[in-house]
Amino acid sequence: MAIHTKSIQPFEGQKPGTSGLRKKTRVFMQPGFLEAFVQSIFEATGGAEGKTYVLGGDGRFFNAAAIQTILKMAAANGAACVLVGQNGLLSTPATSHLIRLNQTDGGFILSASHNPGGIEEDFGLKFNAANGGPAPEALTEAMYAISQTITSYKISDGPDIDLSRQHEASLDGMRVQVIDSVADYHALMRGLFDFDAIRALFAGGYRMVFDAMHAVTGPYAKAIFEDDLGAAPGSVRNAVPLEDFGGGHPDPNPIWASELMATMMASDGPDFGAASDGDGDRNMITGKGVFVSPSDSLAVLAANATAAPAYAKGLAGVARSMPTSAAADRVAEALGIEAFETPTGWKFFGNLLDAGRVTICGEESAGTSSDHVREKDGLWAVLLWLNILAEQKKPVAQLLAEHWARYGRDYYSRHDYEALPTEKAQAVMAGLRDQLASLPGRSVGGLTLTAADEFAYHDPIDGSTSSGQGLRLYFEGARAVLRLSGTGTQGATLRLYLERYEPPEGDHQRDLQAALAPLRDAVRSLARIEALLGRVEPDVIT
Ligand code: G16
Repeated sequence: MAIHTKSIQPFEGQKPGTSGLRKKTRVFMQPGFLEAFVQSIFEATGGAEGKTYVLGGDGRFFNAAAIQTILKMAAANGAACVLVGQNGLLSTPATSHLIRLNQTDGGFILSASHNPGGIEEDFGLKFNAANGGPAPEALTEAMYAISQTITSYKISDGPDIDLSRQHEASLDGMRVQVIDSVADYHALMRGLFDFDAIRALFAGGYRMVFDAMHAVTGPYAKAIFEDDLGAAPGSVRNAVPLEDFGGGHPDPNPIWASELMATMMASDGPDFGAASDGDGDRNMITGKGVFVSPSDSLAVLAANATAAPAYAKGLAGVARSMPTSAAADRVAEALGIEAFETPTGWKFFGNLLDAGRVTICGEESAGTSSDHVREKDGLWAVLLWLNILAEQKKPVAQLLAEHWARYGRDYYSRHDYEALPTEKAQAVMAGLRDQLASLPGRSVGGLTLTAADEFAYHDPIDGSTSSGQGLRLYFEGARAVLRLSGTGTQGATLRLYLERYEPPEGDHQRDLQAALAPLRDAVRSLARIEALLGRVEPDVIT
């Protein structure tokens, strides 16, 4: 075996977005593209010499080949050891846990999350730091800067490692441990929740469906829900991870998990339904006849978390991303704990979690988690829901209705305009940005604006500032946010987040889109959506 230093030209566009580097798979497959980015990661983190890493992915097309390349590069760069998930599979939260459990120097996660997989679809790579969390902005900037001037990378010409079985191997002096993808994560979950109470729930005939969407959570969900907790065989659907996710879009929302929604809305539907995404960090929660929005899910989990042994002593605080609804803030206020509003991107929760200021975090984009890892965690959210339902013995719809009756309801929806020409999307943002100062006091479609700004986050722990994080329009009893997605791989995606508060005594059972229609129309007109984009209707409404 020998180590080679290969010359390379820098590639354009290796700037990580909201969550690592995401590109079309064919872009990642260009000779040297993956290698240039991985070498940039090693260099931005002070080199790989003597270091230990975790490595795995969601099993999408190119996962297996990319793992072999990263192993050979880690060996050539002097790493001491890499822990790889069997068959190259590791969910994002399991990777975060393994980094922390084994006190490694970081981990590589191969995934484009909820984006489809396949040679014509998407691929991605993100690096998580030693705390188990996504690389902070300063580090992703450093990776990008290096990627722009990189001239070579190092790689071993050793053989591929057999990932199909758990064993230990050696590659140019580097240890490679192929480990069980599920066991350590499963043990972590067992320590957080009251598994006996959940077992008793299923033993009493409680019916659950979990849609793994042919993505990474299948093996985890089978082991935890069916084999350990006793959910009926077949409760976990689409449990085998496939390179193309069965041709589906592994995004757990009512649009892409429509089969699960149909099951849950049927008159003889199960009691509880859930789904997770490509890499297992997102979740969707439903009950018989009811969908729980991610913002509401965060609030309900925060309000009832003490049902689980891990949170029995109460929460230190709650954090949500800025576009997420204020439902969790109301719970925090009632509990007398701190509430934080951070920019979109899980990396912004890391400092708050590390400092012990918050216990539970969540986002409108279907991510929720706690301080047990430094990533969002789909199965954790499902288990906390089950633990709460096992304690309260109520249908999901009743739990939700009681929550709204106590705190009020934040009607909430996100409208996405996808694959836009970048200049057009930027024109919408620029046009609205120019108006911000003149908006307070103005009335549009019967709604009065009380404030408007562009969100800038001042991290209370490290003092850093992240500006340009979305335009916020506050109306009396309502809010709209506009921002451009940082995870798309084609053109630009404009996200319009709509939120309207209905107090405890109000009507909480209105049609969601009808309740938000006046706000939607006001924002479309203010942002000149039709004039600038040439259309009014979004591509996806969640
Ligand atoms: C990532 C981030 C999340 C973010 C989401 C959507 O999730 O980790 O924090 O909310 O993208 O981001 P954007 O609105 O910029 O597209 P994931 O599950 O895709 O890794």
